[in-house]
Parts: sequence; structure tokens; C-alpha cells
Amino acid sequence: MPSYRPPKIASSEITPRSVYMKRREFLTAVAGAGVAIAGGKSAVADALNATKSNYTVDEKLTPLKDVTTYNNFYEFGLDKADPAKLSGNFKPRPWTVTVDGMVSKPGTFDIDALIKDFPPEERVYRMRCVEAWSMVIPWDGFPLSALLDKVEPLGSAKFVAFETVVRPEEMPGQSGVFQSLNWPYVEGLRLDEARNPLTLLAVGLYGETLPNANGAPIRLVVPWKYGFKGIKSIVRITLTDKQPLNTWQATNSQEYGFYANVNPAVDHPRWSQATERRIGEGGFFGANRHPTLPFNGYADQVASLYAGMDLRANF
Ligand SMILES: Nc1nc2c(c(=O)[nH]1)N[C@H]1C(S)=C(S)[C@@H](COP(=O)(O)O)O[C@H]1N2
Ligand SMILES: [Mo]
Repeated sequence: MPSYRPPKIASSEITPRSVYMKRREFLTAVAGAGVAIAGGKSAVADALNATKSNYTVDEKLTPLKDVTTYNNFYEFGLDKADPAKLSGNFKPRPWTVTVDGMVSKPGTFDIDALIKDFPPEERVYRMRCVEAWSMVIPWDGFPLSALLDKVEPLGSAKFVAFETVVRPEEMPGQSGVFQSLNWPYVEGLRLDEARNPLTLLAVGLYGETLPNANGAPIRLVVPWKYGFKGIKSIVRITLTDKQPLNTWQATNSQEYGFYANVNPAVDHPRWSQATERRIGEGGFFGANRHPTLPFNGYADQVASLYAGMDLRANF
């Protein structure tokens, strides 16, 4: 049974050996094969030497190759292979993130200054896409709450809205025949969800700078929600008192909502959400189906956020 280990032991003892070994394997692969993963040695890798977190799951990591070549990022096309293939011209640096709206100290922050301010830590999270596939990914990032504390939300702020960059000249899915969604891709969280310690702004994965296909240079990770909440390549974060409309709800409100908490008991109108296909697991037919867990296995950490809410209605 997959389990989530809450933070309680010394950080020097917590990252499982398999994770270290994976990182070593990965670094070896980079050195040996010259894998182009956004610049090799990076601020992220440096910071990770100093900071390990105790957020992890006792499950096999999804191989790096699957994490970085099987993606949803419609700005680069609809096929799972498109983002890795078609994001070569995307420039994730220099980059700034503007935080504005209902805050005392709005600002525009350089990505590398943020990484210096908030040294990334490793978080191994399950990721469950609403399409019923899943991965286990070692992210590197910092809690969204740290950035929110810096800008000091006003008492009137109730929600956080997020926006992806619009650059049709670098993102082929934002123009021409590949046009699919309305841009920019937008997402939102309730402020208490945004402040939950699990909610991460990822700037890397597998100990290296975030690849373009995974949302470089900074993307949201909300592990108890379906993957579409994890907005990529963020340029703007706005505190507001109104529930923001998110891209997938705006596109098809019959199938996608605002909350999008992982829930095996509420099927998608077109498929079951009871089980999931774990990407990267070979084996014979059916061997890679896993049961989907309420709140993706993070119920102990987040179920209380929804006390009194009808979880079936608020999909
Ligand atoms: N801007 C933007 N963010 C996005 C998406 C997208 O198309 N555009 N796809 C979402 C979906 S549906 C999923 S499942 C995750 C996939 O993240 P990954 O490719 O890093 O696994 O990103 C989410 N974030
Ligand atoms: Mo998804």
C-alpha cells in the first residue's frame, strides 16, 4: 500500500537510498550520454546539496525518460511526445514572476533570485492525471506559502490565480493549426489550499533544472489534485477575493471543475477514476494498474480543508 511519510525525522536521514541512487544514475547518464536537460549543473543542483526534505512516498520513481517525454503541455501540441520534441526554442531564462493583486508587497521577482531566496528541497510526489495515468516524480522546489508570506496577502484575499506565459513564437501550440485552448492557460487555488505545506512551486526534477516540457522555469505542483491544476511556466500569480476560472473548467465545465481533488469514487463522465495506469511500468497486461487513492494518498494532510463540502458535487 503506498504511504505518505509525514515530516518528523532529521532531514539528513530521510531521502531514501533509492532516491540517491536514482540521482546518481541520472547524473551519470547526463555525463555519459550528454543528455541535454536545460543546462546541466545548475542553481537547483547546488541548492539541493544543502537541502533535502522528508516529503516522500515509498514507491518506485517513474524513470526520468518517461517524466520528461510523456507530457501534457498543450502550448507545445496535443500529443504526449510534442512538448519534449517541440520546446527546443523555448527560453526559460531570463524570467520573472509577477505577484500582485490583494497583497501588501506586490513585486516582480527574477527566477534565480527566487531560487536563492527559497532554496529548493526535494519532494517525491505521486502525480495523477485526470486521464487516469500517473507517475511518481522527485520534484525540486519550494512551498508556495514561502512566496505568499513574502508578498503578505491582505485579509480580503481568498484565492490565488496563476497564469502561464504567452509566446506563440516559441510555443507552437499557441498559434496556427495546433491552436487548442484559449491562452494564457490559467489556474487557481483557494488561499488555504495554496498555503498547505504540500503545495509546491517546482523549479527542478531529478535534481536538475526543470526541463521545458515539464514547465520551465517554474510550475505548480498540487499532489492531491488532478494534474491539470499543476500550471506550467508561470509568469503571474494574483491574489483575489473571487474564485478564478481555470482553463479546463472554462473549456468543458461538464467534465472539469475548480477543485479537481483526486477522487476514485467520482468517475469522469467518459471513464472510471477508480484505477490508474502507472507510466513507465512494463510487465504484462494489467500489471501497471494501481488503485487510485482519495486525495491521491494525501488525505491525512488535506481532507480537513474540505470538511463539510460535498466532494461529489465539487469535482
Ligand atoms: N500551461 C500548461 N500547464 C499545464 C498543462 C498545459 O497544457 N499547459 N497540462 C496540465 C496537465 S493536464 C498535466 S497532467 C500536467 C502534466 O505535467 P507533466 O507533463 O510535467 O507530467 O501539467 C498540467 N499543466
Ligand atoms: Mo492531466
